[in-house]
Amino acid sequence: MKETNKAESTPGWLEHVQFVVEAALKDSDNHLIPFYDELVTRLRESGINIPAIVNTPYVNTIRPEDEPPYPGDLAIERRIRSYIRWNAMAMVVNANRELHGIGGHISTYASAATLFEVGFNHFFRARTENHPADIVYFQGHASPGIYARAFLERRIDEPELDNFRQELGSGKGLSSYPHPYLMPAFWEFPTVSMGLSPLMSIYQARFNRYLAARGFVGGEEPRVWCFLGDGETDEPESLGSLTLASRENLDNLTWVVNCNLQRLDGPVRGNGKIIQQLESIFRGSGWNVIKVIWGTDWDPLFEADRRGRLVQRLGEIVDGVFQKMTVEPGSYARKEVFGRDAEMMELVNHLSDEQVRKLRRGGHDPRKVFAAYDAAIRHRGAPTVILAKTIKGYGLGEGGEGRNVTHQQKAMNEKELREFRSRFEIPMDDADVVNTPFYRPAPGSTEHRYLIERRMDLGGFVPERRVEVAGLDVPPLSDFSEFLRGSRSEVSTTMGFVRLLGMLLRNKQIGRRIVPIIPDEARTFGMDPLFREIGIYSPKGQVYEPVDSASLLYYKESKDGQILEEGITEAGAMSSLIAAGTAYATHGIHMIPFFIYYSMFGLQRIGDLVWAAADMRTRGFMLGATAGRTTLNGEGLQHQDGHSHVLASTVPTLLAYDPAYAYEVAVIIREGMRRMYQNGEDIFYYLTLYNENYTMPEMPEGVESGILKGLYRFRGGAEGKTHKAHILGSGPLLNHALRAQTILADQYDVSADVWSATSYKLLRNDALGARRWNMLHPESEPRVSYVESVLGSETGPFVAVSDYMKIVPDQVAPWVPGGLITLGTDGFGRSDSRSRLRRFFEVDAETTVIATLWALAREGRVAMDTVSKAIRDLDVNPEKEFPFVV
Ligand SMILES: Cc1ncc(C[n+]2csc(CCOP(=O)(O)OP(=O)(O)O)c2C)c(N)n1
Ligand SMILES: [Mg+2]
Repeated sequence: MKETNKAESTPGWLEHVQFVVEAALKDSDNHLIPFYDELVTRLRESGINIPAIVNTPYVNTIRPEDEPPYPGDLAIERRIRSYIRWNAMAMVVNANRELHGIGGHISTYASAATLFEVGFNHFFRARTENHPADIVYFQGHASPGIYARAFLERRIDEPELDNFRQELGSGKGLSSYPHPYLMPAFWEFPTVSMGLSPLMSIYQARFNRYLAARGFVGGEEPRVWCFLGDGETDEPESLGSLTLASRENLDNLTWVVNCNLQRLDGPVRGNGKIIQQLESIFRGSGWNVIKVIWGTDWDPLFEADRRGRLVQRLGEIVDGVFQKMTVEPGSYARKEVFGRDAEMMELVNHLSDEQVRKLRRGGHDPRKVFAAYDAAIRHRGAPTVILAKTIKGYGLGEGGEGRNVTHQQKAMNEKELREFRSRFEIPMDDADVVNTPFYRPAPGSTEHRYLIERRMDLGGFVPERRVEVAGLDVPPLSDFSEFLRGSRSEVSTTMGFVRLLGMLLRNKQIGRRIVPIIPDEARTFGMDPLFREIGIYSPKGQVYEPVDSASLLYYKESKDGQILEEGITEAGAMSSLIAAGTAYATHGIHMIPFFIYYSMFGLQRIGDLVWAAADMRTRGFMLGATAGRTTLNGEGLQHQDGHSHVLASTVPTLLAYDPAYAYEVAVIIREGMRRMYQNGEDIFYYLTLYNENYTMPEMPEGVESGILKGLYRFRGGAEGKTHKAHILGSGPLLNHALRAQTILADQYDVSADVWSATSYKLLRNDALGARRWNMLHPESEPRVSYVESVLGSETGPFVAVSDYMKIVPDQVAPWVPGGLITLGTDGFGRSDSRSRLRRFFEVDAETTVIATLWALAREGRVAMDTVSKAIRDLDVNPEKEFPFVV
């Protein structure tokens, strides 16, 4: 390789660089940031391939001279903000005085107050006839501040504040965090499981574009705001989908990261700088980054620092030191920041130590925050993140401000309260302060008028959850006759579902509202024909000729495509389901999402998002395909799902079904649409779908209601047998129950009725409800649960078999006469054929026969040696391996 002679080649061009730098400095008062991108572009155009610069100096992105004038009255807004600060603190302190240990957070809102309040006074729009509501995700544990503002707005009153975190006493309590399920007229977006709301906000912004592209909404776009903590960015979900937002040019999305440098236990990046680290991640991911680090107090210091030494020094100091500057006297900051030499000291010689300590951070300066928001909403082509530096526990005094323990602080002593009161000028005397009463300006006062006017200008109050949507007419069951008739050929429930989806997509009334959501598995489920039929949503359309363009079923992307092809992200797909399944509230439009995926990678992997979906009153369908630990046969331990129904049983508003036949799928989905979109019930559905092919029977007469309730008799046992038994089967193992029925009748003189158990979860909840009612109404006529009403008059024994863990059928055992013997797929999966797997897990027809005979033998109806004979005859090895683990 040719060596360049540095000594000879550098001086000429270095001089030019020096010239450029000096000119830039002169032009821009030390703030080189705007020049960076320009410089890089120019250099690249000249063929010099320098890498992207992902970090800029540790100063504000927006130069003081570029800041717009502040549109509000800073003094009034400060008073309003101070009152909110006080009330937010007081509600936590009071609640904990009332109920020790009830919890709540003071320090997070204390750091976020200005970030929120600039938004409330100048940006967040509510829904009016002219524009949609902005979508705002508030940092969850800052909720006291949001309640405190609603108190000043006179949307909530003292009894509610008094009952923060006491939801069950007076009926006027406030939920700990944003929970639409608990406060459905107030909170819109659950945020407190960290990392989920940043992720959801991206998919929400994207879904808003999808709705517009498909003609469901028009006019002004809502802005999606997401407020998150700097510690929260540690969650992989927070940053995991950044590039979707930039790829799809989501300039309708603004994130505000409250960089108070602390999380719960201590510093976020004590040994580094979280703002700089996040800047490089976001810039590298194509986001527009606006840093709001320093308040107005710093402007003259930067101005005086002609040689850029202050900027350089600030760039060197790590967050641990910045945090310490908050808790130490100003002499510490003077030494750390300016202590290098006389020239640096000169910058702050005119300031007292206390003034140096209080030099404000950008996130506490409404002018800087406003400038950032204003620039963010004007930015085109990419989402914006605002990295705002704040102090955790701002204003809480010695006990809390900047301390590592501040996150947990729930009480303030008298001195701290008095200081807080004085610092924020709350009109309250010393005697009152200790009781932390709530304070709000009277109606008609300057502050109240201002506050209300600002909100009315922006269309109303935020947050507010308003559901204004008319019910949909969903197709009658007769439209589904194709699925009720059964099939001549062998098909799977997955194929049945895909066909059903196709039919729904063609339906005039609801077809357009359906949102198929797939994380890169459409081909696995046989859904690829839909690509061509309804297209894959892509804001860029399709700028390339697809490799399969000659085929009938080519991979078609289009601007108004209907499918959300998410790529390999169940978390993203679930976020899309949430956005679509809450469009009835967010946009006043019913959308019907069908999210289909590998069942193993659903509730197990993204259970917390499913929980958030329930909290958010999501409506829609989750379809766990390739279900069943033995039905998905070759894939082994990591793929074979035998427990998603256990997990589904934990989600309160999720109706979980394990259907065996296509007509069951049809009945369940049609009823789901009726309940969710016609009746307006805030529930959602989980159906497991299998890939085993068999002929689908015709729907027997009168079983609809049993399918929906969770159990019906599918086929009665043979006549004229000596013994009676019952087998409950689910999913494809219903077929094994039927085979067992035949063996029992032919070889063992047993008439076994076979029942299809579509939902043990629903059966159990119904039974629990009846039992509870009876307990509390001991002298009334007892209620009879559904499962007791259908099984009560039958003589047992009862055996259940499914492709799920035994605990799934066991859910109803207490209400089954004589109890239930359950076969199921506990343990890790294995790769092998279905028949071997079913023998291994002991859920096949033969084991079902043995279980039934043993159950009869235990009741003394057949002899134990009949069971032994069956074990031999059916070639089951009693010493075989079995997958119990612990
Ligand atoms: C998924 C999840 N894990 C843990 C917590 C508990 N938690 C609540 S707040 C918090 C610290 C938050 O730090 P940060 O995001 O920096 O917010 P700040 O309060 O500093 O503004 C933690 C760990 C949670 N709410 N969610
Ligand atoms: Mg933090």
